[in-house]
Amino acid sequence: MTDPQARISSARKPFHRLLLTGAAGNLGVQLRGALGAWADVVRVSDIAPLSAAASADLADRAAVDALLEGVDAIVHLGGISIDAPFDDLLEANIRGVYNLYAAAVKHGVKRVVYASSNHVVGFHPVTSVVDVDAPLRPDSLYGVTKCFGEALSRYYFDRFGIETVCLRIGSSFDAPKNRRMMVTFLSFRDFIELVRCSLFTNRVGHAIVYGVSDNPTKWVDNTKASFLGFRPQDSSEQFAHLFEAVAPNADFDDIAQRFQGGPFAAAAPLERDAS
Ligand code: NAI
Ligand code: 15L
Repeated sequence: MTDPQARISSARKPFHRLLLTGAAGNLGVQLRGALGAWADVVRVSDIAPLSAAASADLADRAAVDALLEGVDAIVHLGGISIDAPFDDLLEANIRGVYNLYAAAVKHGVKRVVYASSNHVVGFHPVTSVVDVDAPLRPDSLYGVTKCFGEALSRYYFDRFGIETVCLRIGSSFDAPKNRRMMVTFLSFRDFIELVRCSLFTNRVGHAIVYGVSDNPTKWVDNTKASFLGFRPQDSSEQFAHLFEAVAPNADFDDIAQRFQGGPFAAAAPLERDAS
């Protein structure tokens, strides 16, 4: 199979062929350059138009199967990244991740880096600190689909030996957009480093790690994932001036303030699901 966006160089790199799903998205765009330094060939894919990328709907089993041909490892960012009607989440995030692992077995893929989310534990209160063994408390149907991905990847490790690092990403944008993201912020540089650690650490088995920068306040504890060697370099502190003028919200009944998932925890059922 030809790789439309293949980056090929004469010097052999640590990976021969890496697959990046969700390559047209916010984080995919950030990661593409870095992956090129680590693999002879980077196969990029998305359902959205992306110049010269392999266009594939993750819900299409045959398309996903073709995408994995000859791949050593996968960085799986593709899918719906916010809360959405169940039928949409079912296709992109549940059927999609199943298709990926089913094809991974067939094609002998060794490792997956899976973009999970802080929303698998979003109903833990902001007064607690959760570690990687904390009970799942998803705050939305979106969060539930990420729990499915984590459980599925656990099964595929125990049954078939495919290693996965589940990245419980906080809020990865160029800057925090609100006060909550001062706590959940993950800089793009730290995100790329987290993916690098997840791809290059020897023997990860099935691992879970929180994706947050070295922010002044933390709701998560990565001590049990320290074997990955992830040491964030950035902090949301540099953005503190953006929110200083805003007084704390004193409404203790406000769900979006009480729980780590913020607005996801407070969202009303989406229109199509409510009927
Ligand atoms: P994004 O929404 O910008 O990118 C997701 C990409 O997946 C999009 O380009 C979209 O076209 C593609 N996609 C959606 N449905 C698809 C389908 N059926 N088949 C193929 N491709 C499909 O999201 P972003 O910010 O880049 O996040 C990447 C991943 O990380 C997502 O899985 C998201 O859930 C996860 N994540 C991101 C966080 C963040 O703060 N950026 C926080 C927590 C998790
Ligand atoms: C996520 O899981 C979303 O993909 C992202 O868009 C943000 O909303 C982030 O969580 C967050 O919690 O801020």
